[in-house]
Amino acid sequence: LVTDSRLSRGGSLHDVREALRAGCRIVQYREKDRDTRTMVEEAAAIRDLCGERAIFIVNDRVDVALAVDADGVHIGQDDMPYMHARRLMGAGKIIGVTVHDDVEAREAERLGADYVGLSPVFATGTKSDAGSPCGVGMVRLARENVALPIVAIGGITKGNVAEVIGAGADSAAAISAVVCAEDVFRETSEFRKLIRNNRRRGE
Ligand code: 3NM
Repeated sequence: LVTDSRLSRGGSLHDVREALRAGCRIVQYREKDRDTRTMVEEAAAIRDLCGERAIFIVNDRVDVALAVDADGVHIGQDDMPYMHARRLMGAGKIIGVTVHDDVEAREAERLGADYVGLSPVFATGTKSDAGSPCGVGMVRLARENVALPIVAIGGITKGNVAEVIGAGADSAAAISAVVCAEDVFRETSEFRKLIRNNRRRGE
């Protein structure tokens, strides 16, 4: 689950609670228009909800991730460079890097990233500057090129997640398909089933 309070119907804490109850195991806190104090407070609350049940990652903000002792941070190509993020976060924390193709994926792996977020796989209205979709073919190509876990993001729905996982992604991250749903618990459960049933390699 990736949070988005602008799209959420019941609020991010509600979304996280419901997703965790449905078995979601990785939560990313992603907020674009929040002041830092609010971000730290919300991130701390979500970290507590995740506890030992789920990995908790903060999008973009190394300072917020450190402040709440999150499990890791996710950085895009225009965010803090990987080496700086690693130095600040320390060796024990997770760093995920957004990549758009196999070349960026290989570079992220070379640098030492823990996973790559391949994006946007499909067209999305959630991120205005997401760029052109790379398609399922790029998931396959990235899979052939890196051993790192690949998280597919961008326009992921219940209608296409099976194909994406079948192409070699280890997991998928969805914002609108989950947080805009009437029932986040049910939606997450259905996504999980589709992901489990279409994995190439074991969980
Ligand atoms: N990053 P939805 S696309 C957070 O391309 C994010 O880097 C993207 O939202 C990228 O599941 C995206 O609603 C939004 O399409 C994904």
